[in-house]
Amino acid sequence: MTAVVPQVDQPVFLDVDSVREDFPILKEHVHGKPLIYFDNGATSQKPIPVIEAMHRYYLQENSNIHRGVHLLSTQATIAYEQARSKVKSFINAGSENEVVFVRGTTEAINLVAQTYGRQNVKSGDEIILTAMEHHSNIVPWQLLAKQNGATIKVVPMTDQGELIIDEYEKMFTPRTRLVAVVHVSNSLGTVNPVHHMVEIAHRHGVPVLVDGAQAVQHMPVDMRAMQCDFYAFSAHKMYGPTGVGILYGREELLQDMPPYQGGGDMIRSVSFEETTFNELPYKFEAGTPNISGGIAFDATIDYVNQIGMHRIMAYENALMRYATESLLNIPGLRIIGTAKTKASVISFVLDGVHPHDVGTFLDLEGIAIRTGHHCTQPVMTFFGIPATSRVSLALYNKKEEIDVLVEALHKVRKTFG
Ligand code: C6P
Repeated sequence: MTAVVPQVDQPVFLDVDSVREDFPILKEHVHGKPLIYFDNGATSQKPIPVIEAMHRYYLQENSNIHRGVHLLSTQATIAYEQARSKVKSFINAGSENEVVFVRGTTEAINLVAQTYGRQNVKSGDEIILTAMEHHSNIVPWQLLAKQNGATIKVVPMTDQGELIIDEYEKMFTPRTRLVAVVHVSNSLGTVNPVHHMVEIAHRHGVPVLVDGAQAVQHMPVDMRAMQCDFYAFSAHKMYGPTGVGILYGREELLQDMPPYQGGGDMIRSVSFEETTFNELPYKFEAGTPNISGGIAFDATIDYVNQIGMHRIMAYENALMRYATESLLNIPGLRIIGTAKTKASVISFVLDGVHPHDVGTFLDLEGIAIRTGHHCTQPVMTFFGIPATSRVSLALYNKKEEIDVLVEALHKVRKTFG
């Protein structure tokens, strides 16, 4: 990925006030104060078209898919498969066969570990992860490594929170079977050079899984340009419903992988002696899926496309610069994660104040942030801290909200300092 941070003077035409009208929850009050929602990395808010799509489905269209000959079932099947097509275009995958519906990023990574991983990673083999992975991109590989006797290697990072690519290049051996890397770090905000990392891995004949949970909502992603082998993301962090995620997989790899879970819809024929499996992508989709969620994800992609991902990216990056500069004016505040290329996440510690106290104080001011290790304990260990306070931005946040945050943080310092 080339640098995604635009120049400060790059014009950004995003009518944020009109965007905010699409998100009714932003009019709520918390502890008597107007809600300022800065916990978008955990989950984003949902716009009216997405809420309405779910509502409409249950009011008018509810039916199981891929099973019925009756009209409602046929309509629901068409709507669900249309969502798959929408996802395919959104990430520029080669075909719908490469788009597998799952519950979220976590399930997508576990699916790859327990299918591709079990089949291809054997005793003595190596898996490369990085120092800034979310637990969802560590634990599934550890489980696999324990099952199969494989070893995990970790790409180190600098104090700025940037991966050391020279070290990464040196890690490949004839036993390397897979690289798994986060596209955008959820606790540091670093945008990793995944295109380049894929290129290096492929030179060694090694496939790459990219965890896109914190990327797809902030920048355009293009599977054919990135050339990764697997890409995982969740709908709920990009203004869509919870319980829906996507595993993109290169078709040749998915074809050869065994199924993940067994059950209805993933089979072609079953007898007590033998089962044959359905074609792609249904082979990996056992049981009734989150139909309303899938259909609402279609509406989500329409919503994001209508605003335009380039515009969202430019707007958020300008806001991110403003927030970074404003926060750095607070005495005793240190930003954790100062990579040159970042997206939408600002983690910080405040001298002498525990992050949980920061979070609780801000909550009373109506400001929602996340505090803790953000499911990246190795990152906290690396920086020698137990936790950070994290502000994670979305397209509906605005400068005035940053100003309220800064004012509240000055109050935190006075209260605890
Ligand atoms: N990070 C956060 O507050 P799920 O829960 O499956 O939708 O996503 C898991 C996940 C995987 N990778 C990255 C980089 C992530 O950020 C997340 C979710 C949330 O940062 C909850 S811990």
